[in-house]
Amino acid sequence: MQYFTIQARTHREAIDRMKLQYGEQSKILTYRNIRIGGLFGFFGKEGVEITGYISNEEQPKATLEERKIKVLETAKKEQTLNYILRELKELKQGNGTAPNGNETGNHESISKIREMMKNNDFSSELIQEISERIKNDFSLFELEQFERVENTVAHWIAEKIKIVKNTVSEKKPRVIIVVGPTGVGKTTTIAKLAAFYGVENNGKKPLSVKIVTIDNYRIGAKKQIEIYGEIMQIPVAAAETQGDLKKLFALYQDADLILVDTIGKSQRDYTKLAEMKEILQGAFPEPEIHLAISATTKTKDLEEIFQQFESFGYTRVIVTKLDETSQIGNIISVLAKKNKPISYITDGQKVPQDIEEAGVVRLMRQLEGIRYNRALFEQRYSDSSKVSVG
Ligand SMILES: Nc1nc2c(ncn2[C@@H]2O[C@H](COP(=O)(O)OP(=O)(O)O)[C@@H](O)[C@H]2O)c(=O)[nH]1
Ligand SMILES: [Mg+2]
Repeated sequence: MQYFTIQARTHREAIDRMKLQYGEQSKILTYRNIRIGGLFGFFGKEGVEITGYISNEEQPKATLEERKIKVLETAKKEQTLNYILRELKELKQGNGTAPNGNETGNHESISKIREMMKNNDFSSELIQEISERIKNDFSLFELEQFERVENTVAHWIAEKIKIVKNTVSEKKPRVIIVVGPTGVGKTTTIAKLAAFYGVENNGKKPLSVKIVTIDNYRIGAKKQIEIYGEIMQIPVAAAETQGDLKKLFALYQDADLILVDTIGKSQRDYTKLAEMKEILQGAFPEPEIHLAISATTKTKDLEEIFQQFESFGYTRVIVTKLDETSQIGNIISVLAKKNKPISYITDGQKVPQDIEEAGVVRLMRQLEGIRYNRALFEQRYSDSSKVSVG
């Protein structure tokens, strides 16, 4: 009887290796957790050690077909093993690269994921985080199966996307204030939301919706929302002071939803921003403050915008203009870092149709060059994965 000992990172890997080196006849005798590498058993990586032997028991006679498959499988495994051995030998001889890797020392699968993430405009920070996670979680054998790596990475990215539940609460009226830089689509989004909730469609009973605008610094801006209001038969009121807002809130006690459009000045116009904050502060008991950002914004600008609007106390983000870009890695990266959930997305200029409640599946669809099991995804990231924020 021949005995052997195998050390590996995971139980799976140990068994794979055993079968590869000693064949289907090999059997496990003992199994224990160990630390691999390090000093005196400290600082090493977690691993397992198995001991085993090669059984002499007669195998039940396999059919010709089964034997053929086995031979082919073994040949394939041997090819892989030979390939790895060859690469390792080259590495030892000092001419360069890691097994199946490249000049950065990354496994080809990791390089492909990094490339995909770069193409989708993810931050280098997030790319690095995902690379490390792949290195830690996958064995060399698993890394060879790129589809599997891709699928898992898709889940990791999806987990970074936080979505917030949009519920018209028991406590009426729900107040939505949309803030954000000029031109991102705040006013258009307010009009879409007004229609989404306030206009009857598919037999869904319309809610009682009111629009309030404090966008009266720019000539014509008020007109824009008034026209929408007129078409949808939804009242639009203008407010200049906090007192105006409080009066309107008292007046609209029976409404289900109050939508507040805000002034469109540059995020660098600090005076105007401070003024607006002053007007809004305390005007409503429990407003939902949504920051609107355009999907086309560069990462650096996004960070500045988040900074400028931080003091408004926004707890949700509306992502606009998804139709204008396919790269949304920047948005995913920055929001993950800020830990802010998305409430709505808009993807076109058409009022009212180009808006929907945010969803992980919809946002993941925007990514390019990554394949994953769609059906499983849709099941997993349905509405139930949405979070509530206060
Ligand atoms: N492509 C695209 N354009 C949009 C979207 N939302 C708004 N816009 C356009 O962006 C421009 C500015 O919109 P507006 O609502 O006035 O922005 P505001 O300054 O933030 O109020 C208008 O031309 C809108 O039609 C969108 O989802 N996709
Ligand atoms: Mg506007």
